[in-house]
Amino acid sequence: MNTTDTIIAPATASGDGGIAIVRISGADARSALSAHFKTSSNRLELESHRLYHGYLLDFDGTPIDEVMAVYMAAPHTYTRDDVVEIHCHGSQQVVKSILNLYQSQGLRLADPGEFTYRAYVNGRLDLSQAEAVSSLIHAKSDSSRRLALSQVDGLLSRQIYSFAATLKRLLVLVEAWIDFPEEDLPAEDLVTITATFAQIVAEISVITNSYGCGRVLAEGASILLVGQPNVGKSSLLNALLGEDRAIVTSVPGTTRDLLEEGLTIEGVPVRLVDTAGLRESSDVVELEGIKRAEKKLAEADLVLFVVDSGQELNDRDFYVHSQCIGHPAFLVMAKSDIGKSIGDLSFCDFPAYRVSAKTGSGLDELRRAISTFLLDGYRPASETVMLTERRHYEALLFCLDNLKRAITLANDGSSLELLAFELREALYYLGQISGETTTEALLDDIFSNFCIGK
Ligand SMILES: Nc1nc2c(ncn2[C@@H]2O[C@H](COP(=O)(O)OP(=O)(O)OP(=O)(O)O)[C@@H](O)[C@H]2O)c(=O)[nH]1
Ligand SMILES: [Mg+2]
Repeated sequence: MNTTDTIIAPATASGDGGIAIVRISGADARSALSAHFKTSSNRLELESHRLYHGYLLDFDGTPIDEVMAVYMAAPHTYTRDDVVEIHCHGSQQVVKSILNLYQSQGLRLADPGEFTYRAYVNGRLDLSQAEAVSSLIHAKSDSSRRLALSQVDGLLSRQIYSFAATLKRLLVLVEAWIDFPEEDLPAEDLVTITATFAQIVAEISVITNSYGCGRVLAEGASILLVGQPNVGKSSLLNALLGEDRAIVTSVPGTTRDLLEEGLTIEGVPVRLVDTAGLRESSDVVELEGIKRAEKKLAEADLVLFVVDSGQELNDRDFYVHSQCIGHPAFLVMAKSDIGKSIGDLSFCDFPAYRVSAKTGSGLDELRRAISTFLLDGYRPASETVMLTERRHYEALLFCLDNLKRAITLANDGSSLELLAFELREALYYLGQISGETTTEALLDDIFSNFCIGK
């Protein structure tokens, strides 16, 4: 990708709005603005990082829009190149006219994520920070926003750099021993090296262990409601959601398709999926619904197996239970306000909760149990790193493998060449997270998920 020409793109989403912002980055940004911007104070020289009011003019001097514009001199900018932002009225027609004006003057329309790509190439952000920018833009819950922001801020990067710096120092030492074998290897130092490896392995393990929880907080977890017809699944969905979203009737087989709703349970973003009651049916529509529900079981982070407290358990409940075995599941005894005895529940060893959608009793306890289960008991402190990206998680697992092998080699004192190899590999995987060691394909993959103008 060319990183030296001057690029332009709308930085705000398309659609009508109060204002829209067109962003320009590159060596010609300043002259592009000056050539078409007339400040209301008739100022000719624009000071960096100051917002000016005025008019943006077409080639023939006719106004395109009344705007506010700012020129920001490198390097204190998002891309570290010269940047201009033009705040115009939020009309797509105005934005289009501004883009046309500058494209006809030779500026190039930026690719998705190209501003952030330049920030990465110019060293303002590392790769994990650039990825977090995208996560922040797409954050759908408060927890994902918080995690993404801490990563943009460099919480993960700082850890990775500190691991890498230590490993590089050790590598230099090991390579020196390889180059000067006549100098006796001080046993003392090998002990220190092994201890340092063990320390880093412990610290990286803490980070990799946060992935399950980090992923749930960033992406949300899926919770599936299953049970035979009429046990109160849709009523439970409505109660947890706090609104009458799903149709509830006393007719068994009311829900026929999957119904998915997003909500936050005790700070954990979840997608709650209501399903068609599982039973034998001759109705093709209902059968398709049942098939879809059964397919969803495998994908769910948690299954709520719902039974009706007002009814004796029967074969249909046992059938649904058999479908849930092997999946993470809770037993939910719904309609607890009816309060009949439903029979022996010892067949089911899922954690059990009694709830009533009608009175709301037991719902708070269920919510707490769900969030504790999904976060795996993990309550992150604000300054701890939490992994949210599978890519980072996998790279750290590879890095751990190399370090564990390195510990064995250092303990044996056998082959320094192999030890150096494992160290270099470990550094390679750390570099994949920061972007020090990366491929064109990986960069394409990451930056193509960005929006235009970011
Ligand atoms: N007393 C009482 N009745 C409830 C409760 N929850 C649901 N019901 C009633 O039980 C019946 C079935 O409720 P639904 O929520 O539609 O049950 P469902 O499991 O979604 O049923 P299908 O979609 O047919 O599989 C309705 O008549 C509800 O009013 C509850 O907590 N207490
Ligand atoms: Mg239903």
